[in-house]
Amino acid sequence: MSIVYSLKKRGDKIRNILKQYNCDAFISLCPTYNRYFSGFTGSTSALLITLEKSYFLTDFRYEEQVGKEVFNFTVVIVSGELENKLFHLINSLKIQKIAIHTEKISLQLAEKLKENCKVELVGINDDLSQLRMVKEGFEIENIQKACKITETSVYNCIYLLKEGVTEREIASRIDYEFRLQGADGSAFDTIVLFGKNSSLPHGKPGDKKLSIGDIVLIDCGCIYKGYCSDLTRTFVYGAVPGIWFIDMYETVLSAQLSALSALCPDKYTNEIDSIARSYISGKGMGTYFGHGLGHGVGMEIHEPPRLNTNSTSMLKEGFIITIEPGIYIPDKGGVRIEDTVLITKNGYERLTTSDKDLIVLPV
Ligand SMILES: [Mn+2]
Repeated sequence: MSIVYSLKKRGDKIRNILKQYNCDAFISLCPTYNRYFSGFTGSTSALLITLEKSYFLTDFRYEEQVGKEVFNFTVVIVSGELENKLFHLINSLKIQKIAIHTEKISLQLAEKLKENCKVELVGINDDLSQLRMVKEGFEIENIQKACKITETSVYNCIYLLKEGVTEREIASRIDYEFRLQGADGSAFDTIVLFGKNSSLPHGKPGDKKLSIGDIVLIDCGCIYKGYCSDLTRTFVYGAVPGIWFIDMYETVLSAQLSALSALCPDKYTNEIDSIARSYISGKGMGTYFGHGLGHGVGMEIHEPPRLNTNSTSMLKEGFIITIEPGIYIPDKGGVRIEDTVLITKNGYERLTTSDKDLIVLPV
């Protein structure tokens, strides 16, 4: 029952935001926000939350599912266009000012709303992000479980890393393992890169075969009950490719550990980024760390807050973020080490807990 209670509280919170902006209603057709507020796990729905009532619109395909998932809403099963029914409701309730997430409503829908309903639209993106950034107990549990599944899956596949196996095969095995371990699926396309390919921060697994002395970079995560996890580990197969690699690995690991140790509420995200970045720069490899240090993780794999040189969010207890510095030397190879962590009252807790010392995988 605690999730139903949570959903009710979220309804109260969105109404407080509506009052702050003098809005009559919030509307959303975004599956993620619709799940966040209603509990509905399907793909097609519309929410209309007014100061007094909450309406949930979907079509016949989801009628039975809605009965099991959606409780605090007046459910409307629409035959025909969902949008038309939504316009009709907005007009009949005499709604004039509507709050939206501007990235989640198309320009086409926004124009139709103005034309058909003569309403004013107000973006409340930051307020919605604020709500979602602080994770509730059941959300933390789901992300923790997603992290567990991810680590079990990766480590169950490690024995498959043998000479001649391809990146594609290992990536498929990890995805398969996610489902076997109870996940809904992958949170993003699993990255498995061998050798020089590891210098591509978001490379795609292909037909490259594993050879002795190759770097093995694995970045993956799964979705469990609608919540994501994110993990990166870098191994070597059979032998270390050279002293340069050990330098690179130690630098990334030290940068990651120093950024982690600084995590606690009230720190700014750019401060944390600069701890890792200046460490890597101090070792002369700053130009090879071209991406941000991390990002929020929740119902989406990348969500606020961002951790980079320009981000100025303040960390709070209950945030779940990644810390993932990397060094990528073109045509040579790369290292990234990433954990998903929870910001706690006095510091942080790692939700991905597997070892980070350099592992030379047995031939
Ligand atoms: Mn990540």
